[in-house]
Amino acid sequence: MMRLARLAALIAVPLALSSCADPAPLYVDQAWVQLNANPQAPSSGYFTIHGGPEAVQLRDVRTEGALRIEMHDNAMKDGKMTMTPLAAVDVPAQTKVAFAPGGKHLMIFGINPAVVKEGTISLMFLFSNGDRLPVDATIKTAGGDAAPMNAMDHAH
Ligand SMILES: [Cu+2]
Repeated sequence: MMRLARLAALIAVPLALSSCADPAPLYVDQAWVQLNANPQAPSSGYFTIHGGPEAVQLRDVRTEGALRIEMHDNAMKDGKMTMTPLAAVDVPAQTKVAFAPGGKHLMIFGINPAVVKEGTISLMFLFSNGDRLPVDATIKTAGGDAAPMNAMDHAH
């Protein structure tokens, strides 16, 4: 009996490994856009990427609801906040990468007013492994207290 049980345990381990070999997939959530009060100025987009089974890079974010999207990072330089464009962002496996106010963000130029009226903008996230993930971002209109980016100079 003992030997049989041990044998069963030995067999069960590799089976369990193969059936549980699907770790959490790569996905994006908590996407929102802080609409700029000035319609001529770009708005800021934020979201959280949840890394999947393999390390990837976020290569681009696209939308049909605006003219153009750029990925930016904020950094202190000589005591001043400056923004640098990002060509790609590393997303390690099973790791969260947040685009959040004060840090990495999307710069969204020329949002379609019809999209603003709807209150959500459809974003497409393009990753280095070929994944294209569509995510709807909630548009928060200017006003309130969550607009630190809007006062910043977006000229690079
Ligand atoms: Cu920016």
